[in-house]
Amino acid sequence: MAQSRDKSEVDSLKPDLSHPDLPHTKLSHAKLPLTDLSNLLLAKAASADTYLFISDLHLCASRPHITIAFLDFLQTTAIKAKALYILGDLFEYWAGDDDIEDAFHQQIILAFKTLADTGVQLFLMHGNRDFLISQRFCTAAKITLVNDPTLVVLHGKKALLSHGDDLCTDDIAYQNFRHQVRDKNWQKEFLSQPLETRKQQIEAIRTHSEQEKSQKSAQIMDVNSDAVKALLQAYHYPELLIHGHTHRPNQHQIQLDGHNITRWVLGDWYEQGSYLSCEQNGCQDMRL
Ligand SMILES: [Mn+2]
Repeated sequence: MAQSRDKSEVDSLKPDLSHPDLPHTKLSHAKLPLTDLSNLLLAKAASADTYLFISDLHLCASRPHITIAFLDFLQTTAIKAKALYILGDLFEYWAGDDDIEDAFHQQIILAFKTLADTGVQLFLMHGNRDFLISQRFCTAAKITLVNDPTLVVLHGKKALLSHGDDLCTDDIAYQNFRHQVRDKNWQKEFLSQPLETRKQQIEAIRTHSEQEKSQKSAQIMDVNSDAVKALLQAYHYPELLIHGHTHRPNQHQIQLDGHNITRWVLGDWYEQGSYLSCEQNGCQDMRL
């Protein structure tokens, strides 16, 4: 496995904040104005070949410490990357793209747009909470929406990306729900209602699903290994499978039909931020 960058290398990527013309702020606690592109460009490394993966941030206005951690992550870590992939559940929930006017959402959109303007490629996959994110949000945030699953090539290695909820096939009740809400006609009908009505309905669904989850076993809510194998076979044995959703960050080695595959599970951002960083010599899970 890859080693994380040694400290001196990491330090060399950071701007020299001791320069008298720069703010005397430690970068790890930087509070650079999000709108100030020149400040962000100072923080950007010359050669970026790192791909970053995050999921399950569950951003919402009522958990400001995670929002702050996330904005800081964008400004200090993601800015050095070639690309940032958000593999679903960026938001606690998304009631429709007409909610982009919301001040909290505007803050996140501006942060993405500013990062994209520095040259970092941004990709977003739907999760089970924000599958109604659509083109209006993506255009404003300068993010490219990608399908679940999506196959990418990272430094010559094939990596299959997914949110992960589709792999939890033991949870029949959830899969039925997923089938219903991913239906285009259901979504059209839902989105035809006023924004406030939609938000109330989502709140009701969330309360119900939290009650249900507390009664489900941990095993039912994890991925099903046969579903994982079937997906890997269908995509011709990629070297990596990266997904989130289960909130069980880990690295699993899979032997399948003579192939060695690594399944990376991303962590959630409820208590602490984390991300997967993939460089030329491998991937490494990182905590903030
Ligand atoms: Mn999820």
